[in-house]
Amino acid sequence: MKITDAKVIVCSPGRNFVTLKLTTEDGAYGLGDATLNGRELAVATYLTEHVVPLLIGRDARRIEDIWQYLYKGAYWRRGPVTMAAISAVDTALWDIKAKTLGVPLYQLLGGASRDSVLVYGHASGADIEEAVKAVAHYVDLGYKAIRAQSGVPGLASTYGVGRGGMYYEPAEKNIPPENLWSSERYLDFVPQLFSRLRREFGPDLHLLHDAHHRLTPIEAARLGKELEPYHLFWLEDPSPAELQERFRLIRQHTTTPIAVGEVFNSVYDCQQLIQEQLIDYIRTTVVHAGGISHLRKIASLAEMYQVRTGSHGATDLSPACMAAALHFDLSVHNFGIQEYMRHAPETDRVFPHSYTFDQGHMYPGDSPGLGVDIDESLAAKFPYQRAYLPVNRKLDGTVHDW
Ligand code: CS2
Ligand code: MG
Repeated sequence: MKITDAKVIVCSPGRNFVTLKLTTEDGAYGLGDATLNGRELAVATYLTEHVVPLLIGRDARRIEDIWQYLYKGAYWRRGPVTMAAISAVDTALWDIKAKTLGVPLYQLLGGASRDSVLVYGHASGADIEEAVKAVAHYVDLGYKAIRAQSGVPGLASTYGVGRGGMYYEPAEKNIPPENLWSSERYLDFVPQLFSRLRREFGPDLHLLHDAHHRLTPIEAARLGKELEPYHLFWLEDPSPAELQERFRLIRQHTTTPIAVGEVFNSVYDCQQLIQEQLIDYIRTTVVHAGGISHLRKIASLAEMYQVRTGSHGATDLSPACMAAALHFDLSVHNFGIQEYMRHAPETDRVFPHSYTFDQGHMYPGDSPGLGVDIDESLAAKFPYQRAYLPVNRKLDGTVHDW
């Protein structure tokens, strides 16, 4: 089953997406998400100029061989651009294989391990009372797990407070917006947010929070400790994780569950965090961590240490990634939770899909393959527009983690 065509589709329905479409000699085709927020054209060019020429003529059935060929054959390994490209090829090949066999992808991953996939949504507000209202709205929608973010008194902006609506798109057109940050003000504030949310919603609602890489380990330890009375489902990215051993200090001080990994692109980025049990959830996802094939390997390592999956699922990951993630989530034994930050209506129109949401859970659907498609003529009506994620600075102007 030879690959005869490989098309890189860049479009911007609601936000920029990069999609790889592989077609075989008998007309079967598969999709893979290759979107890297703020660096989309880097991946599109890597695919077009360096990967596509190597795919034409290859046997689409040889998923693992092609993965290793693209990983080891490049010599220059890992990194977000290379791995997003490999992820897209891998996902498209799994899509083709499942379509060709006439089964939903999860059947090829070992079948369903559960009846549905628990997801969490993003509630945010400019202040605590707005955040409470937003959480209440998500409860009304049936969510059983909700991430809560709020504006911080004294800061003009912070991470995770959306511009309204059901999704949060942080990238902005043209040059990167600059935000000002104060860890001190944030640390003084966040426990008040969750104290208020627990008073309002009681103990059963799963509450999550994303610190978005902004704290030092001891600051993160303080926050984890102060949030313990509120029993969060997880505290996400409390500190930058390039140096994985930093998390030892956090772990010494708090039992608040920790989730890390959305920016990781290989098992090597999280191997120490998992083996030293410094985290409770691994956030790696299909589009950024080597596709279905490599994500399964990360999950297998995590399973040995009772670390559960909690894959990233933000608006800047396309429905092609969301669909693949749901098939993976339905099957993987050590599943924890799936992020589901909804897409803009125009995104859903360009990427028709079979996954559904109901009462806080999702279902990938049983159509063959991933259950997602791309309307290329409609996609062409939404041309790419350069956009950047914000840059963060401390109040004194020092560049900080965004
Ligand atoms: C966030 C992301 O969803 C999350 O947990 O960390 O929204 C992240 O900010 C974006 O994916 C960056 O593009
Ligand atoms: Mg995050």
